[in-house]
Amino acid sequence: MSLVKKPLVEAAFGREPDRQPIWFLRQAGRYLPEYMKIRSTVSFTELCASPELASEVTLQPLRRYDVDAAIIFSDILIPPTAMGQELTFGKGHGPQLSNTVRSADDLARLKSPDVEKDLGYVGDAIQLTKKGLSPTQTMIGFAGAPFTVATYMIEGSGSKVFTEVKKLLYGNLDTFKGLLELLTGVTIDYLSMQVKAGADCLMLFDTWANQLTAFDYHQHVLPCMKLITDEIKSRHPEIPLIYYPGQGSDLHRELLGLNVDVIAVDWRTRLNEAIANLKKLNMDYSVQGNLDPQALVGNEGFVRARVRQVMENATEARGHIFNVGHGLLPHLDPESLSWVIDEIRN
Ligand code: 1CP
Repeated sequence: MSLVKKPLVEAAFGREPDRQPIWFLRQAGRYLPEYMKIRSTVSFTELCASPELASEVTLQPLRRYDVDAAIIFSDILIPPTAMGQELTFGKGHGPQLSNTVRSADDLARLKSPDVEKDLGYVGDAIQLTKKGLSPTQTMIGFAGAPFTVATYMIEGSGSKVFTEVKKLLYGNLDTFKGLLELLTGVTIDYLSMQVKAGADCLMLFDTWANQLTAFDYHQHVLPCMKLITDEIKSRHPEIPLIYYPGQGSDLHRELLGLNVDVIAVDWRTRLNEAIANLKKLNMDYSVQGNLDPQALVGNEGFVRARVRQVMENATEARGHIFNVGHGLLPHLDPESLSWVIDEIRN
């Protein structure tokens, strides 16, 4: 165990970091010309499946920016590919999964993956990436939370209204619960495999949690999240966990008992209010966020002012990891991230 302290890990656990930890959701990706260059030669799934290429694009933003973390380049929809669904990206479309899960028979046809064997390439990419990090930088592994992954497995693509998800939840609860249960086990094994490969921190993305009523979230999703976080914490107590409940500030009151260290806060919410609210609910979490990624289309003065606003709103946090409140978008000017980092560091 290294004695060098990682600022991100310190802030996540509510200890005093040596400097403000910063990273960006989707910091590897289409806004970087060097990513586009590699992406023009391979498909997205090929990129994820190649440890060398995935590691290379993971490290690209770290060569440009003085950030405190790398997040392994992959996608929350990679595990379903090891369960019998095929992942494709049509031109101009988001992700699409074949063999949608809409009945008990569909569920029965899914495979329980052997994550070491079927998804070991993600671990290999983590191992390679770690060699390119300094000791103070954090290697973040991640998975989609079961409900959010399930939405794609059921709908077969992204959705605005989640009709098929609601049909299953309200019309075939056993199958809905069976799918979440299967994904809960897969998520535990998958995250644990990433820690064994060298992840120093884990993030769970629950982007679409906000599409559920608070009641259904509490009844069906929270128990899975508790199982995952309790199990990961008992296996790997030294690894901080970050949970992103999408545009989920309304859900914060449902999170009591969740065994995580950090709540990632969406950009729509005032960070100081989210912090005060969590405290009022007796939830002792650090926070991550929450600059609007679209604020980066503004000029330098504007971007710097918005960064200061986030930093001021975070002063009462137990620990704060600076980030955007949702992923960086393809049209952003890479230079705008330098202003963000310079504003915080200087
Ligand atoms: O053409 C391309 O190059 C594909 C664009 C792309 C990228 C760069 C996709 C497709 N995924 C990714 C990488 C990715 N996805 C990472 C990599 C690490 C990093 O941050 O640098 C991560 C953490 C994700 C996670 C992810 N994928 C989420 C959760 C976070 C969020 O954005 O809310 C979700 C919902 C997905 C599904 C997905 N994959 C890709 C897209 C365009 C989407 C969203 C589709 C939709 O709107 O439903």
